[in-house]
Amino acid sequence: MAIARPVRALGLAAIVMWCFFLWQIFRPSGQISNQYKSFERDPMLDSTGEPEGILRPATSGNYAPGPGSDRINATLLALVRNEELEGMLQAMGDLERTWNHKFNYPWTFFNDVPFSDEFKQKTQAVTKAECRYEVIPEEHWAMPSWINKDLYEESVKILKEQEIQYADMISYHQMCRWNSGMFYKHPALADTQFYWRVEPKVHFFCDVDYDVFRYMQDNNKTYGFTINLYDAPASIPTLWPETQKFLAQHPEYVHKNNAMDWLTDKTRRPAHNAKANGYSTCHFWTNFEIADLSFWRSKAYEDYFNHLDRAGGFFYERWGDAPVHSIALGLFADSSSIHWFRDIGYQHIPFFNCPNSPKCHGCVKGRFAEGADWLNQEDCRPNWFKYVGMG
Ligand SMILES: Nc1nc2c(ncn2[C@@H]2O[C@H](COP(=O)(O)OP(=O)(O)OP(=O)(O)O)[C@@H](O)[C@H]2O)c(=O)[nH]1
Ligand SMILES: [Mg+2]
Repeated sequence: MAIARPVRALGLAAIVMWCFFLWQIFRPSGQISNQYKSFERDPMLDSTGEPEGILRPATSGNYAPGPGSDRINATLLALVRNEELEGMLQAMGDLERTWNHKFNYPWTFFNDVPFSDEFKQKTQAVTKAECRYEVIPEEHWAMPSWINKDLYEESVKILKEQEIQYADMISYHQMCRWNSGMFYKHPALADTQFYWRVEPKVHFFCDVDYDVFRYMQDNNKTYGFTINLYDAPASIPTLWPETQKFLAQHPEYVHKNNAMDWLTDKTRRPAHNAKANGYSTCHFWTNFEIADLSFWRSKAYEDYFNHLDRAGGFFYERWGDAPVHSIALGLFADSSSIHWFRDIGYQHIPFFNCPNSPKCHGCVKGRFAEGADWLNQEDCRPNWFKYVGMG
C-alpha cells in the first residue's frame, strides 16, 4: 500500500528531529555547539606555565607561620556567613593544598554578625596560618539613610519581573555595596596592602609554587583575575550613564592607558551594550580577585564609589561589585597592571578557569562552563584579549 507523500514527509521530519534530539543528549561532553563558542580555539588549551616576571618560590625565603617571615602585608579574605561553614572549609582546603600551605598567608573572615565558635575552630583547623574573625561595623553594612524604602520596594518588584537573581534579598544588595566600597575601610585591613578574595564552595585545581602577593608587588600589578563574563544588563541600566556623569565632572581621573574600548565594546554583544546604555557589561568575575588595596583607597575610586552610592543603584537596581570594580579598573588603572592569572585553576559554579598544565588536577582543561552549552556565550575573555592582551 502506497503511503501518501505528506505522511512520508512528516515521518522523515520526525526521524530527523529524533536524531537531533539524541545528538543533543549524547554528543561528547566538552564539545560546544558553534553557536555558543567564544573562540575558534580557547587559549586555555595551550600549554600554560608560570607567568613571566619576578617570581619567588617558597624555598626562597622564610614562609613558616608566625612573625618575622618574608610574607608581605597581604591576606586571604572571605565575607561569609556562619551557615556557609562547610563550603568555606572546602574552599580553604583547596587553596591551602594548592598554595597557602607553602606560604602561610593569614586568613581574614568578615561577617555582618559575630562568627560562631564552631566556625572559628573548624576554619582554624584547616590552616597553620593565622585566622582573623571580624565583624562588619553597622554603618558599613546598613542600607544608607538616603535610600527611599518605598522606592526600593517598587524597584525590587520591577527587577523580579525581569528575573534578576537575588533582587529581592536586601542582604544581597548590601553585600554588593560592601564589596564595592566598604570592605577596604574595615580597621582590620588598615595595614594590609594586598588581598585574595575567596568565597565558600569555590575550587582551586592547580599547584601554584610562587608567592602570588609578591608577584603582584614585584611586577607592579594592581589587579588579578581569572574569569571575565558578561553581566545581566537589566541589573545595571543606569550604571554606565552614572559613570559618564561622573567622568564629565572628573575627566582627570581617567588613566592614559585605560581600557575604555573594552568597557564600551558593542561588536560582540550589541544588545547587551544597548540595554546597559553603552557598557558592554564585560566584567572581571570578582568572587576571585587578587588586588592592591591602594587602588580602592585612591581618591579617584573613593570619589567614584561615593558618586555611585549617592545615585542609589546598589538598591534601586542590583549593581554588583563586579561591574563596579571592573568599570573603575577599566577607567582609572593602567591596563597593563591588570593580570590574567591563567595558571590558577579556579571554579565558582558554573564557570571555570582550567589551564592545560601538569600542575592541575580535577578540572577539564580548557572547559569554561558546565551545565548548559549556552553558558559559554557569557565568556567575555575574547574582548579583554582583543583590547588589552593576555599578559
Ligand atoms: N556574612 C554574610 N556574607 C554574605 C551575605 N550575603 C552574601 N555573603 C557572602 O558574599 C559572597 C557572595 O555571595 P553569594 O551568595 O555567593 O553571591 P553570588 O556569588 O553572586 O551567588 P551564587 O552564584 O549563588 O554563589 C559569599 O562569600 C557569601 O558568603 C550576608 O548577608 N552576610
Ligand atoms: Mg558565590
